[in-house]
Amino acid sequence: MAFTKKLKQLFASTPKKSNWDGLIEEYKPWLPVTKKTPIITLKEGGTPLIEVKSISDRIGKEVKVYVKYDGLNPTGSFKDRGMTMAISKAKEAGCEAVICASTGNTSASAAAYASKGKMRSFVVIPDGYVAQGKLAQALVYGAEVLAIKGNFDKALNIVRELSDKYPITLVNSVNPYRLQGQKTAAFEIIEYLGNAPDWLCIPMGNAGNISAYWMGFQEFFQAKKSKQLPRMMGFQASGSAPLVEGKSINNPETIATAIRIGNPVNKEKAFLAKESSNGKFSSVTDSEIIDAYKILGKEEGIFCEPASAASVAGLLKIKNEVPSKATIVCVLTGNGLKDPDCAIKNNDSIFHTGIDAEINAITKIMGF
Ligand code: AN7
Repeated sequence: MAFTKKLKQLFASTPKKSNWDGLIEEYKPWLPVTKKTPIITLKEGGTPLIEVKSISDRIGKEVKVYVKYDGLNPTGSFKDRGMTMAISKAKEAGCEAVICASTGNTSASAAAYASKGKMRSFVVIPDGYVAQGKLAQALVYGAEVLAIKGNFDKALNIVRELSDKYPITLVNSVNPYRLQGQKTAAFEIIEYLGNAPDWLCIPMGNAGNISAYWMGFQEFFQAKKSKQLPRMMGFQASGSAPLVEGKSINNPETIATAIRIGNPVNKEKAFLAKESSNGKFSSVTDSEIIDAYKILGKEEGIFCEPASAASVAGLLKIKNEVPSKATIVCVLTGNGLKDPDCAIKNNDSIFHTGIDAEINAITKIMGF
């Protein structure tokens, strides 16, 4: 009887709507939005925090390592957190077109959110240095793509000048709304762990994301939602490490094209985050990045792009400095599908090709 009653109640109730409405809806009181702000969302945020034992085991000391898998955002990177804010505020201001310079992910995200908000988007990218998946996205989402003979830093100078002179909104991380949206990742981490981690490990390019996380951690700490602040541990690729070397790099080079940036615009904010959190910036080589990339894929089933693996590579590199029983979060900023060329070139798997379409040929290879 009770069961039939329960069933009846179940059928009578309205179906539960999706339990995640995008980060602006979820964190409205913490964000500079009003009732008048049109919310342009693809339901970004709410990404999983996943424990990665294969990394904890390599460190020992009873540490617990998690990855914040932000590659599961709608366009496959953390940029969506900032873009929902930047595009919503641009729409609120009546803007009809947006522009960005990008190593790839910002362009994909800007293009998607601009289309969702019925705006034009222009993306300026370094010709030949944007991963295929990202370029494919920008094109499919309907951006006008301008590939220049120059690196990201040149592209950024150009778009800053254009947005000063013409009625077009700049959506790079110099746009303060971007960092506001991105800080929500820190909120999610605190809500999941019930506290801030001891360390946050994060890759750095323009250093917007580390600055945004630091802002988020501080806001929740001040609101007593966490008992501590993390040490902010930032990592760059060694061929592209202006924040580690303390000077701009004219010709940055790395396999992690997302963070191939020689003159980060948010450097002051990033240094402040490092100093106030007693953090540390270090660099990792491309081969250390690829080692971490392979471990995550093969031992954890987590596919991230090379730039993201820099956070895990960095943690492994300085594992002797990890205090025992520490809780550590590494940010995986982008999805591995973004860069299929890198994936196909850098794995230890066995790929047999040209096999006769016969059971016998296959069983022989399989060793049966
Ligand atoms: C996967 O898309 O700068 O330190 O133009 O795509 O906030 O710049 C991308 C940066 C890390 C670095 N991981 O973040 C762009 C761009 C991935 C990225 C970063 C980027 P910031």
